[in-house]
Amino acid sequence: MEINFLQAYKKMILIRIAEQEIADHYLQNKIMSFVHFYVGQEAVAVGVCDALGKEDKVMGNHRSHGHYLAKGGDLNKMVSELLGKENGLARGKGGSMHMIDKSVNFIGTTPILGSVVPLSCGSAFEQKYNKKDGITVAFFGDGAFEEGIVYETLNLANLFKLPLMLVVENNLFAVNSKLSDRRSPEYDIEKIVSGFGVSYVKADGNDYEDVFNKTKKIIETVRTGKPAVLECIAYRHMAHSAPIFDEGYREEDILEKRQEKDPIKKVKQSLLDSGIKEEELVIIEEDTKKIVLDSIKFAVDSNYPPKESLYTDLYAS
Ligand SMILES: Cc1ncc(C[n+]2csc(CCOP(=O)(O)OP(=O)(O)O)c2C)c(N)n1
Repeated sequence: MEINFLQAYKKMILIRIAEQEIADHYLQNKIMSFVHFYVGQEAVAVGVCDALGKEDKVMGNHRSHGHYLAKGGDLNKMVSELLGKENGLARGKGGSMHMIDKSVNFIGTTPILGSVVPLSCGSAFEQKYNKKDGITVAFFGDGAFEEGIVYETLNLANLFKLPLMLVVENNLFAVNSKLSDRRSPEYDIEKIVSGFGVSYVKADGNDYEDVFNKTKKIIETVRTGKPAVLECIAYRHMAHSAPIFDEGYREEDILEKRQEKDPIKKVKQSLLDSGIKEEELVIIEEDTKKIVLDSIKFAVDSNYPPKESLYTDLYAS
């Protein structure tokens, strides 16, 4: 699997434009349901998923639009789920934080912080137990990494030598609380992870190439049953949970820094350096915007789930 900047650019632009248009749609239609945008972190989802195979399974958290689209997901189904429509990923009953699409091995997202970690461990256990090809990858944040279940899972993952890769997207905040408000100065993620015998790699989450190359390398050993944590330092450009941009509490990731280190800008520069013309990239952006607007229209025109299905697909009734 070789690096392909054009393919990466197309995917990252799709995620970025989709979220920007969805954010506009929420604002214009006064949609008040929770939605956590991924803008700024695209290099992580695309860098990791581009290094995976179709047989590899991916799970996510409350901020997973990017993970799903990077794994090859269907935008029509995703937007429909966000708008609560019956042809959505969870038949319109889950919303933005509960996405699942087994057709692309995207096996679920869970918004309870840290809960995706033991679930992904179970998936990796099943893959190993049934001698299947493929690994399981779970995306979650720096805040979620502080949940106790993560440490129990690191222990089990290495005890059972599972093909599990945990991607910690460290965007410096959990809601508005910064790392130094939550962790002692001695807190050292590398030491914690290594202490369980799990491999640890750190990547620049603003840099697609770095994420792709490090993922590609580390998953070779993950496939042999050596679990790993990939920590990606990235910037979340938007508010924690709203279709708006917010400032005020930021320190390192101020607007100018976010613009300077924008992961899409970096991939775009690599393409221009390789001889691709700016106009070609503009056409890709325009085509992508059309695809996104069509998906939003598709979702708006779709039906809500029928009343009779109120009690189906539920764990409890
Ligand atoms: C167990 C639990 N506690 C609190 C919350 C509320 N909550 C939702 S997202 C979030 C912050 C998550 O931060 P992080 O894991 O770093 O991910 P990010 O939002 O930065 O991507 C919190 C506290 C929750 N969903 N689950």
